[in-house]
Amino acid sequence: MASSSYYVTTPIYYVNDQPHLGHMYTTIAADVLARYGRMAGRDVFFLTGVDEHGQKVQQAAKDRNITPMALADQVVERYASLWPELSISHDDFIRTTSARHKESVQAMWRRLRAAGAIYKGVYEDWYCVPCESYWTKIQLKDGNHWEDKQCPDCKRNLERVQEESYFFRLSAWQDTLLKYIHDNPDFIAPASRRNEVLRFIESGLHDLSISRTTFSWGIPVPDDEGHIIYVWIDALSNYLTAPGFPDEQRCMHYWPADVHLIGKDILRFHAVYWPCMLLAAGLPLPKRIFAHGWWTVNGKKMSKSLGNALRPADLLAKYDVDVLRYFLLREIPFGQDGDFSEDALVRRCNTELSNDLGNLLNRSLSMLKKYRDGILTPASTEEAIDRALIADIEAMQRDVDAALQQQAFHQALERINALVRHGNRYVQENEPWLLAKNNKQQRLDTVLYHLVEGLRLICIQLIPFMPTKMAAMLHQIMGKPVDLNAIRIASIGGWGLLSKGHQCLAPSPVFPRIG
Ligand code: ME8
Repeated sequence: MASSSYYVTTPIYYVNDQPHLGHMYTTIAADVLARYGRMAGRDVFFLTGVDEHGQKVQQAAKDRNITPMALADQVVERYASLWPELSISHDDFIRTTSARHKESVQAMWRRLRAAGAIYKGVYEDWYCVPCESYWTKIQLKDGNHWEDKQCPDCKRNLERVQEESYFFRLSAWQDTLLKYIHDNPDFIAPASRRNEVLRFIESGLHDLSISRTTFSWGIPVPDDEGHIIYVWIDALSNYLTAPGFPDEQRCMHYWPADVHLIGKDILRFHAVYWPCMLLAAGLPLPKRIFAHGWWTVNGKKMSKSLGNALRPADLLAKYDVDVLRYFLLREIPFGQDGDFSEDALVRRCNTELSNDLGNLLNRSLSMLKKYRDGILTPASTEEAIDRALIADIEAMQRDVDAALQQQAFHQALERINALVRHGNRYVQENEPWLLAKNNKQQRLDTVLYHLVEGLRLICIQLIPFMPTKMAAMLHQIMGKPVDLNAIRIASIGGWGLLSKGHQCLAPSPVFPRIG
């Protein structure tokens, strides 16, 4: 990654429900990218937040007999206190009820209107409240959803809407957007989602109703206050508000976003409506939109009615935060669906973290303590087996960088794990206990040095995934506490930084086995 700005976002989460595993997942993924970007020397802006407006939130508040604002305040508190517990290092947290956001959304509206992209008409079709999504009769007929009047996405009942509405000329951008997606193969990922978006656009874009008059919980249309701006226009604009819109100069320091991380449920809003809005407003498009897959729990969709949504607090009461972070990104390829099972989590922790990584740390520092009282001596000569280890470490650093540029978290972790296994093989093959017994002191120094220096570089690559655990491991390796925020790969990511006489601590277990 070159030294420049790096802007990463999560969706802003609805406040009609409490945070669950799915919200944790996207936010942890974004956190890994943000932390890695900072370590790579980039000027990172990591944004998350909450989506507080819309009919769905208004209804949820009504069901609880409180105002939408009171509901939003309660749920925001949950998110705000959860993120530090998950070691989320966001730079900004946006609320769509904030004054800065209202100003930004209304400025966006004026800009679209001035560009001729908005007109007034009457909306007479169908609306899905849970998805906050419009469906025309034509779309429902196309997909054989006309008979049952159910949302093609979430299969819940649609509402009939007939009201005066402003429209956004979405149809005007169909060809431009198609061409853009064809010309920019990295714009939407993974490829399966890109194809889905292409198919959707090819089926024809209809103008989009973007205001409602039948409820009040939202941002009013400028100069026509009886109309409330469609919640998705409101929500998507958050990505511009946070970096400073409508102050365009300030905003452009970070905009366009390097990557919007989202779940596959909200792909169409991000990969169709949002780019068209930006095109109409004459603003640059985000560089990439990555729609990840869906977690189920023991094979079932998480839902309020089933009461099976996994709550972060329950998971954190049982498992270490870094083990959770690791598991979520290691277990399934980002982009694919996956099932959360505690058995799988325990298995991964006990094999890859305790047996492999924990063991490599423990045996390396134990031998260093036993044979050298914790003091390192760099190699005077290297053998092929040593050079192979160093070459593998350097290749791993390149591979991890490439994987993270593609948001392939599982690949990055698999690659690091392969190196950990290499480290353990290196111990077996060199048999340091025999070197000690046979008085091969120089060779013993060389082997111990390669192990500890290799571990140091492994830990650095793992910091974005498991910051607290890696701080603990690096503390033992460096012999003193490390400031993770100060770590830059360019200055400490090279081989051979530990110098003669460097003192490590005696090992203490970092990944206790579970169960
Ligand atoms: O859609 N598996 O908010 P939301 C994986 N406010 N990820 C999941 C998940 C699951 N089972 N469930 C939720 C909204 N997610 C809008 C977004 S953005 C301008 C507005 C994650 O609270 C995933 O990131 O319904 C998904 O896209 C998001 O939560 C939806 O959160």
